[in-house]
Amino acid sequence: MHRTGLKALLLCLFVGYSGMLGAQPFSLQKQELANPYNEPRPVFPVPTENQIRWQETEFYAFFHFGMNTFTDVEWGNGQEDEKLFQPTAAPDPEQWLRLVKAGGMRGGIVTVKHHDGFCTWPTATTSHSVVNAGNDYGRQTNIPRDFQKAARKLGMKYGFYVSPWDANSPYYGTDRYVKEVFHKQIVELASLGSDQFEMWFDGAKGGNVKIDASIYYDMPNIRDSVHVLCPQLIMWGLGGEARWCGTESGYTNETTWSMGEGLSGNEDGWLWMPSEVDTKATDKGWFWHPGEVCRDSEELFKMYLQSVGRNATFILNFPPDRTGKLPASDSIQLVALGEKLKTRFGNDLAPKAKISASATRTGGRYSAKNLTDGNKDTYWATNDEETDATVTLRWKRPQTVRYLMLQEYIRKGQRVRNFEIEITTDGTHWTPVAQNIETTTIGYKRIVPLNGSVEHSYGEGFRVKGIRVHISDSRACPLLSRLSVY
Ligand code: FUL
Repeated sequence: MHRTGLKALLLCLFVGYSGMLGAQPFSLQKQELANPYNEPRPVFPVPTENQIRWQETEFYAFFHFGMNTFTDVEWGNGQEDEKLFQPTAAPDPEQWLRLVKAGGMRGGIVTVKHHDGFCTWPTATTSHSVVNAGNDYGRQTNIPRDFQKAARKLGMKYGFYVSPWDANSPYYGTDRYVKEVFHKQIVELASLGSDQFEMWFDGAKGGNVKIDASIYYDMPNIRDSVHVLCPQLIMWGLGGEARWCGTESGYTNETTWSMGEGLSGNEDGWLWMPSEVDTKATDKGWFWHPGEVCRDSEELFKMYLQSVGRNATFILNFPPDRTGKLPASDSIQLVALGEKLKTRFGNDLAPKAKISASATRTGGRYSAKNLTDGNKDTYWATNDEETDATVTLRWKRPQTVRYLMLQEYIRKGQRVRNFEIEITTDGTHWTPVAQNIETTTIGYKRIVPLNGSVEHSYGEGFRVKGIRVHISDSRACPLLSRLSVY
């Protein structure tokens, strides 16, 4: 029988049969995807779950420790005698991590191979490693192993910096380096623990060997191998899953999109490529140098505002010295920084306020109360066509306020292009604040010093009875998960 004929016959039989059973006559219905809560559609690109988790780490440390610690240079040439690696005591990553934890950091990344190729673990890939160090402390060093152990003990995240450029390997520039040295080193490190959060792949390259970094290191294959071993890990830089902000000075631009490249990113970027700000906490280099001192905690706090407060993560470098410990000058500033972060961001005044919004999305789930409920999975939203809306906080008694913190619900894309902040001292008249600051993007997190100054952000503050945020431009209806006032 002809196919459509057969279909018609079957349909007649079915309708007749259901009629006999007393069922309703068969009817065709329009099919629609169920969206009972009127959930907003995403605005692409959106982050992966790994990128979200990585972004939530916010603030973590960098530790540069290796051959350069003993040769007093920033870039070795790869010809250094392994015997020069001579710590005067057993290197103590637990001390490093304990101190940066006191400084408010949630993890750390340690250089285990810098550009000179010297490996601070007994790798099978080269003899240019701790195995041939100049003393027992050196020969017993195994930084990746001890760093991981300490991080787990302290409940911190950890990861490794492995330089793609290797000035020591005779194979550098050939396939053999990538397959037999670089890739194997990465697999050795990734095999140490599946809970690593970031691997750092620097783009720097000196020497005479010419390579095209965008293809030479075979990153797509390395990325796949690493993700099998460490499913949650973000491959930074050349790894292609998070970007360098474009400065090494502890700041990124006020306008920062998590798409595109460099300081500001680009709202039309087609890949989610969140920004990381890296800088040195000390006054000399990435590696330890005699006579160096740590910058003042107030300056480090300013960098925090200009990185975490501008939709980036912040990796702040502390160099362990030749004893394998962080010097006293670092620890003093770290403790002071930790205290500043606690006093300045420890007491959120927003949950104590009455909160209202000029517009709220239908669907029953998107109330402005979500902004202060402490739950990062709930958010305030407006209806699709509403990209202009205001959220207002009012307190019964005047409060002293200095910072406003906003977070978008980035799982559905970064949206906000522009907003303004106003305060009221009498509850009736509103005055704009922080007008010299580009209140443009929000992204994962934005912190605005209300006095408009990152230099002296913790000033007198403002005595206010209310504060309001007007979202005036957005790529689609804004979705905010948090509003805090300090
Ligand atoms: C740079 C490297 O060349 C520096 O030595 C340092 O490791 C820094 C974090 O990245 O590009």
